[in-house]
Amino acid sequence: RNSNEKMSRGALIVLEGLDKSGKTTQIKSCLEILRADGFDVCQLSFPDRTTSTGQLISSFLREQTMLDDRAVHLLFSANRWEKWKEMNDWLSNGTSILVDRYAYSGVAYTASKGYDLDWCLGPDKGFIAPDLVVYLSAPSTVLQGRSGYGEERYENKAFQSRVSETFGKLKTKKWLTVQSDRPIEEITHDIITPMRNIIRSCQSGSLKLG
Ligand code: T5A
Ligand code: NA
Repeated sequence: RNSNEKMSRGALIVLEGLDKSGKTTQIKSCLEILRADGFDVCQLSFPDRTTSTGQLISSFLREQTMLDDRAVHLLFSANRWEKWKEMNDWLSNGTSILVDRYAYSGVAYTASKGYDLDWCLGPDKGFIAPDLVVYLSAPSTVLQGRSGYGEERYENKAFQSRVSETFGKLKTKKWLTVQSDRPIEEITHDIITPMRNIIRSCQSGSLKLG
């Protein structure tokens, strides 16, 4: 194939943020809007708790199992690699994906326990690069008040503040930081246009699959 030939493909859009920052809520409303627009979009979330690695992770998060921090880090990464082929096929076939957490969470949570950032980045090297990362930013004191907070490991203010700092080190040119201690509809309003734009760019073939 001629290397100058434009390839239409789906866009990979990632939502990141602290626990209870509203990622799932925004993905649900954005998915509805984008589908009503006529875009071909699907959704994924990490960890995917349905697979065998996901069940180990879920049990660890619910504090039912103890696992070595590094072993858990590798499990989270393996849980993403399990989805690599499916994601690659969707994107190549023109389907865009909205993803709830990605390798940024993997790195931010483990590095915040004191592990070396480069070591944390290692297992996800070569994974598909997102076209857009929407980072939902809110003070951990606000998120603490949201329903369900504190039910799983990591959901405490001191650790979440460290995670927030570590996320700050991972920002790339593709990041869009959105204040998320605001009404749900306002956040959706701010992120839907960048999402539409990136999907259109990928469809027109002006962006290569990373
Ligand atoms: N993790 C994850 C790692 O350590 N390594 C990794 O590689 C990965 C992928 C589980 C944990 O695993 C860690 C990070 C996490 O600690 P998870 O299963 O994705 O990750 O769990 P959470 O991300 O914590 O999911 P949550 O359900 O906690 O948060 P969401 O999806 O961000 O929030 P959402 O949309 O469910 O909303 C939470 C609550 O707030 C309300 C909602 O109605 C809901 O009640 N809400 C708002 N309230 C007021 N204003 C708004 N704007 C609101 N938006 C939502
Ligand atoms: Na959580």
